[in-house]
Amino acid sequence: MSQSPSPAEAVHDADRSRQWLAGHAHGPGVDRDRLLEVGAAMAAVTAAAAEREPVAVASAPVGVDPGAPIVKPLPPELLRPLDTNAEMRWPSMAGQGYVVPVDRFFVRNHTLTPQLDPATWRLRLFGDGLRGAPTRDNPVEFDLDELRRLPAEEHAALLECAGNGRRYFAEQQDEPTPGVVWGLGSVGVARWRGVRLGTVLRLAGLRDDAVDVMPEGLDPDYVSGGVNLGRVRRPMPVAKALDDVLLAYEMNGEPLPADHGFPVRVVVPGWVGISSIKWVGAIEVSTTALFSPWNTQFYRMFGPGQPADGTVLTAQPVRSAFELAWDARVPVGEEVLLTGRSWSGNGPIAHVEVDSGDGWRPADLVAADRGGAWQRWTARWRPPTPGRHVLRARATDCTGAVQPDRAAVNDLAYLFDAVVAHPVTAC
Ligand SMILES: Nc1nc2c(c(=O)[nH]1)N[C@H]1C(S)=C(S)[C@@H](COP(=O)(O)O)O[C@H]1N2
Ligand SMILES: [Mo]
Repeated sequence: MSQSPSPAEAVHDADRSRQWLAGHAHGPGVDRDRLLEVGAAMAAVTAAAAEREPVAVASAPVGVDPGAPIVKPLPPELLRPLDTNAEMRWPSMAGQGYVVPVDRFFVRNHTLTPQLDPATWRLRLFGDGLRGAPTRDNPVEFDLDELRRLPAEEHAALLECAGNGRRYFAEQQDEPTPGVVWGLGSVGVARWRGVRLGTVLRLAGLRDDAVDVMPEGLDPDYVSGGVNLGRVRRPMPVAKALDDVLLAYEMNGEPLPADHGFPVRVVVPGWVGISSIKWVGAIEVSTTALFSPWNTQFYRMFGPGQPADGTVLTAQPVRSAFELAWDARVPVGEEVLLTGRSWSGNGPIAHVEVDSGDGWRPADLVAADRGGAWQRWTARWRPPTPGRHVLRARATDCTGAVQPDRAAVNDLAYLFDAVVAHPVTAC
């Protein structure tokens, strides 16, 4: 992908939240007063409903089979189901290559996986940011074959939920949280193949004065706290859309699986997972700022030390995981090869340290991953005594950001980045 700098999500979000608060909101189904009401209701329930609606299905969009929560099998050794979602089991990555195979790639569904017909599927672009200002009812359309005929690119990109690691707020910091109780398994790297969003925007007649682009999914409307928030959607600035965003129709060399957005999803490298809209149907292109609950109400930092309207949810932080079962048994006195991976939303990992109870020492980085979306590493360890031991991994990224001992509290429990204490038993 192009090396030109793309705007930080933080900067975009800061701009947009200022505009939103100033009443400059615009966007289908988004009304500032409504959002403020919703926001107040949310605060009243301590945001508990934010990501925890059991199966929050209002109604399936017309012509869309309501489908199943998750279509692919969920073998317990590969995936752990969590409501409408499933997280990857880290031990299943031991001995795997760079990418996460589809059979164990995490699934984050606000409602469920819709089953879409690729023959009738269309990408529909509309809005005053396109020449001729096509409307939602009379959009510029592309079918799947048309997209496939456009120049294709393939990139390994990391996708991660902003709530990854959330369970450790409670387990390690004694801070109970709302939301999907992910361990560290809502992350994965895949090879995504598709056409650049920029290519399609230009073909659709992108105007120079376009500002924001908002893809929306064809999955059912999301209902939270009794309020129908409409289709899952989240805006990004045109500069990001033209930089490194893909409309992907293949994952790891196969057609995109149903649960990961078939027939086409957006892949927004470096930004929180919610930006990478699955089952994309429409894309609005606007000369004014666009808003959705997914950039005003969710995916913001609320809580102690934050202003009432929250603050920007910045790039994903630094995180590390062992490819090892929780409470794994290890042979006392014998050498064990510990393996794991580290990653950061700021860029490549610079170094990783491991502590098995006697201080931090450097892990060996897998050379092939240098500069990549995540970094595999290994560390040798001989469990000295029988009984319980605690393993820790701590990564530092290329900006010098390092995992802290404690993650910052926030109401919606995003961005848990602290070192995770991983228990094992030697016997
Ligand atoms: N249409 C749609 N797109 C979506 C979502 C969704 O529920 N609906 N979930 C988002 C979230 S929160 C994440 S973390 C990623 C997860 O992608 P995956 O399920 O392919 O792992 O998809 C994003 N795109
Ligand atoms: Mo997410």
